[in-house]
Amino acid sequence: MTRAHAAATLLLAATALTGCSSSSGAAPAYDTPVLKVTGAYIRQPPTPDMAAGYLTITDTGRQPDKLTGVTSDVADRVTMHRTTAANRMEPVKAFTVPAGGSLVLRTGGNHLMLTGLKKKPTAGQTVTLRLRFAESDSLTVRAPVEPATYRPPS
Ligand SMILES: [Cu+2]
Repeated sequence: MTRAHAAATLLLAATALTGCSSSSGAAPAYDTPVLKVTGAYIRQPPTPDMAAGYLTITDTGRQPDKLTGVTSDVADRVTMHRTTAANRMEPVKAFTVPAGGSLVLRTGGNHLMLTGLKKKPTAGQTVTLRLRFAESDSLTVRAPVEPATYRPPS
């Protein structure tokens, strides 16, 4: 109970700091999430209806964060999907980025789903993804479109 209460207090503190960060100085680095995005790519889809996106978000800070929304220049809508044990997918409202850990979106697992495509992404092109977080500032990522056969280096 004590630990849970401490965590809740920290979360409230982080929220309060974010709330006033636009008008005052930044919070100490060790008290916030510190996010970095790597390995982002869009898989070239077989049809122009939808495409899947993958990336890794690493948090080297001591506070977790949440990926709460994604937008793209090539799609009307980007939703976050998790893959269930039954290998079905379902939308989620947010993904947690653990403090000192990573949120990994990869084939067969959690992923981004781009729908309402303005045109079919083709290998060699680059897609812009804008990532919104509960705590951190938004991040813009340039994700290359890779062929369907592409497998990221592990
Ligand atoms: Cu999906």
